[in-house]
Amino acid sequence: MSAELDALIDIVVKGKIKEAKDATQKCLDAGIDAKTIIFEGLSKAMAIVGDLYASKKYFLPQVLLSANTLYGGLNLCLPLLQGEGGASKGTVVIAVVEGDVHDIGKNIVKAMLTGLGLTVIDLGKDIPIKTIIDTAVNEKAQIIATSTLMTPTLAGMKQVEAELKENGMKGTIKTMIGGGATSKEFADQIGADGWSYDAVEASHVAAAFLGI
Ligand code: B12
Repeated sequence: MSAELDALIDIVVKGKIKEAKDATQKCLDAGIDAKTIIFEGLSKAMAIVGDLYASKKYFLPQVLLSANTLYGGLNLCLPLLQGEGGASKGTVVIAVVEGDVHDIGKNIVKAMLTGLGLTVIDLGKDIPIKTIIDTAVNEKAQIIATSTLMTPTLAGMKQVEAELKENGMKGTIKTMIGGGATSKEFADQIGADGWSYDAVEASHVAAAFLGI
């Protein structure tokens, strides 16, 4: 681990919002690539914040400040993951399901899928399931990717599967799910076509769906 990355982690954990961009630039200048900054730096910082919240040393305002600080670095790194463009290899509709506003992980997955050469239609966070399905059908998407970090909103992912079955689109549009509240077992249980623990693996799952 480098001193630059350690410094960035510390800044995100402490929520020093004005320092995040410069600290991220210092990491890039030191030759650390964007993927390493995201996965070994920013995500690690958020895991530390999560532990501090779970142990009641941090409360929501501090978590929010750290998340906003993280975005100072993430906004610099994400465009670097997104590749050169070229012909689209497929279309994905991505969203955080209704009731959930946690969007950091979804945004990283979006960048990885864009980097794979896919057209990613990002509906954002707290999105009704009907909007997700309608968009995927209208845009002729091959994949629906949904994210949630909360247990109560897992039901939305089950609803995606049910509505696709009802429309006769199950199988035609592949589904992949992720986020802290999900698991491989849950994905299998609801009949989702794919699941992954992180955004790198998410791009492998999507690539396998599309045969690329
Ligand atoms: C940051 C954070 C917040 C921020 C969110 C800011 C933002 N813009 O996202 C704020 C402060 C707003 C927040 C609010 C709340 N939070 Co919060 N939050 C967190 C925290 C600390 C970190 C989450 C995070 O960003 N992780 C970093 C990212 C990079 O990781 P990730 O999302 O898991 O994503 C990776 C993978 O999961 C995967 N992935 C993600 N999505 C997808 C999708 C697909 C398709 C695939 C394949 C893969 C994939 O790839 C990503 C990158 O590798 C977690 C604690 C934790 N340990 O997770 C709690 C946590 C998620 N929050 C929690 C709760 C309860 C809340 C609140 C309800 C609190 C409250 N009482 O109001 C509210 C939610 C309100 C709502 N309706 O949504 C709980 C959820 C518990 C549960 N299981 O239900 C957690 C687990 C904390 C806890 N231990 O209690 N929170």
